[in-house]
Amino acid sequence: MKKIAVVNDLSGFGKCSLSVALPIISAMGLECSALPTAILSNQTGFDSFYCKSFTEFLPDYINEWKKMNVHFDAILTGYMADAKQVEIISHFIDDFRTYDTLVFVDPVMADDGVLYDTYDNALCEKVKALTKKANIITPNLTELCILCGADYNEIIKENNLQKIEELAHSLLNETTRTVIVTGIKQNGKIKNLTVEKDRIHRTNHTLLNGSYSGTGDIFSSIVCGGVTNGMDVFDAVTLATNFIYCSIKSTPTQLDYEPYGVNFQNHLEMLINEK
Ligand code: PXL
Repeated sequence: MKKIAVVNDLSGFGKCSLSVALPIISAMGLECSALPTAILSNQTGFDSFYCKSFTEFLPDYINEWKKMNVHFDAILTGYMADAKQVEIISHFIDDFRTYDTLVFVDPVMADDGVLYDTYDNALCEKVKALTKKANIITPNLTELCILCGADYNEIIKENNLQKIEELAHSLLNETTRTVIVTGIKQNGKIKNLTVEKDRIHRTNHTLLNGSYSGTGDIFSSIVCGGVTNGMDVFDAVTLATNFIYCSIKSTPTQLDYEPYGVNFQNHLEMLINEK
């Protein structure tokens, strides 16, 4: 069975990070090996939360994996608790990557123009450096602006898809072959843009109300799982987008549900035969 190492936090509430990566990647017929970056009572979008960084335990944890001589078909990273930890994860990628390992970095930092509660500029700089090691990255529009040094408010004001495509294109290099910009809101639609050197793909769905926790993590889990299973990245993006659309549709629309995440559990069968 192919294996994906998922470097992400475990949040007790918020249906995000490892609590969605584990069921989703498993449903896709892949083994999901968790490398926890932090343990939280609930994700940081709630008014209050407890966060325990796992940084000091990571070297021993990774060392045991080295002794086991495991091979990962993919490494997927998400939420990072501090700058020191990103360096450890960067070395982890160097040590465990082989010629056939897909390195997939979701540069979790911010959304809707605002940094997440536990992120600062120093941490963002480290995340930015980490993206350079990735084959596929999945910034949302805010994160794209941070990675490119662009002004988010200007980009939102201009609302020009071609400009966004150009920014995404500027992040491509010999290693980073695919940049997927998620959650671009335009005229009542929500779009994902997948940019490669010679081709481009756009999804276009009706924008549903609400800004739910964990949809970015669901997206990266499905796209990483799909590509690891041999799907074309464009098809994996379409699958992830449809899955999230169905999950939001079956989640209550009250504001106080948003930090708890979407009812993705009702739709896991959509992923089971996608191999
Ligand atoms: O889904 C991104 C994410 C992951 N992990 C934690 C978060 C967030 C976004 O707020 O707080 C702990």
